Amino acid sequence: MSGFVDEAQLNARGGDGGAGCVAFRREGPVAMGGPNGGDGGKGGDVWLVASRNCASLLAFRDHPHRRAMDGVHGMGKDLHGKRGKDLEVEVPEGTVVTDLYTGVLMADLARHGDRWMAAAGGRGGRGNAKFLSNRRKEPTFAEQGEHGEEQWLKLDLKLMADVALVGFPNVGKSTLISVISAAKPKIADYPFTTLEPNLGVVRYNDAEFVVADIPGLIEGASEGRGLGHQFLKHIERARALLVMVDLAAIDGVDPQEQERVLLEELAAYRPELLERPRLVVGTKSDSAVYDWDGEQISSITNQGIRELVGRLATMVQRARQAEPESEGVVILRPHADGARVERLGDHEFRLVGRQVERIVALNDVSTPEALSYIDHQLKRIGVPRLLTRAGAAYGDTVRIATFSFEYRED
Ligand SMILES: Nc1nc2c(ncn2[C@@H]2O[C@H](COP(=O)(O)OP(=O)(O)OP(=O)(O)O)[C@@H](O)[C@H]2O)c(=O)[nH]1
Ligand SMILES: [Mg+2]
Repeated sequence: MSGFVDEAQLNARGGDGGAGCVAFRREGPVAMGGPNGGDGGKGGDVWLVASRNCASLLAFRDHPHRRAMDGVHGMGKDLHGKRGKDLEVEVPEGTVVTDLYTGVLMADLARHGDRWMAAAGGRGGRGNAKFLSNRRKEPTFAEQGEHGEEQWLKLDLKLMADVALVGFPNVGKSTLISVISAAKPKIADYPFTTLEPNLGVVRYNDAEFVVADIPGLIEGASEGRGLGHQFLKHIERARALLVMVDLAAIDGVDPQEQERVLLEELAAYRPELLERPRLVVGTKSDSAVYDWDGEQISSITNQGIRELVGRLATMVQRARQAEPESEGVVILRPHADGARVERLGDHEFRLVGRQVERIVALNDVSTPEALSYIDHQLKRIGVPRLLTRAGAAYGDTVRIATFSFEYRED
């Protein structure tokens, strides 16, 4: 595994609600009994769920659409339609979700198990049995199901590695990851060979952990020098750090000084990075020119590599265990439910909004009964006042979805 897709687009759609049913009880051969049309089932919701078994956003690259199941229509004899099944979409830990169009942050799915509802299923329509009232003994209409919500989202993966390799350019970070995992990064004898992070999965006995090889860090990185912040943001979420110092550095910065600069840059970026569990190793022990009494490795002769991997595995395991259980998250989504009036022409207006659109979503709006129901509901939520405020006069045309009516005093 080398390289990773760190952003993708997602179109999430909740299932449509099932339609309500118009039906009447049969009482004898002629007489029609009371209404017994059942409600439609709710459409399924689309959930995003962070999973440690999912490693990249690759799955969304060519197939960005995810849709939950529709609710089933209601039937006679008060049979309600079944609810549409929810859809759970796995994303990697560390996925940040924003609205594709507004850039508004929607959710931050940092840890395994974090979940967020990306698109709600539509409500099921009410069957005619629900519209029975003293004034309305034989309701001949039912509601249609509501459409499922649709959202275009942007997913960004903040690298979620167990261990981040931290070191000056050219210390041998990419060489190390190529030796301990199947990653095949570019390796070369000049600084800034690595421009984008590479992930590698390291296996040790039964354990697995993810190591991130990232671009080299230089003095001043915390102020944006070199690859600066781009680099530092990638180590933010790593559970542990492997600080690598070059024992063969030809440009004359001794290993103790390298370690000091690296820690200083980490602290300048985020002081809490110094509280992360970390190991420090000297690299290129096969051609060391400096004294170093700490751990040493060589990716050429393999000296110290196996011991290093074992120590990293232990460190990662401890860090994982110390993690608090996920609180399940997650951030509010602004919900615009209120009605809005748009002016279409001198004497023409449109009402927009889920609530008003829902009121006219009946399967048959042509009966006097349905009309009086609509009229009543629109009044109840204050639509006449909204229209007056927007400058509508009696006699003007008002549209709601595909329905249009004349604005009248009664
Ligand atoms: N002698 C010796 N050379 C090594 C060792 N590890 C890496 N090198 C060499 O050091 C040079 C740099 O190695 P890279 O792995 O590309 O270094 P890096 O830290 O990834 O560098 P950047 O990506 O530029 O930050 C290459 O020429 C490697 O062959 C080692 O253990 N011993
Ligand atoms: Mg490299």
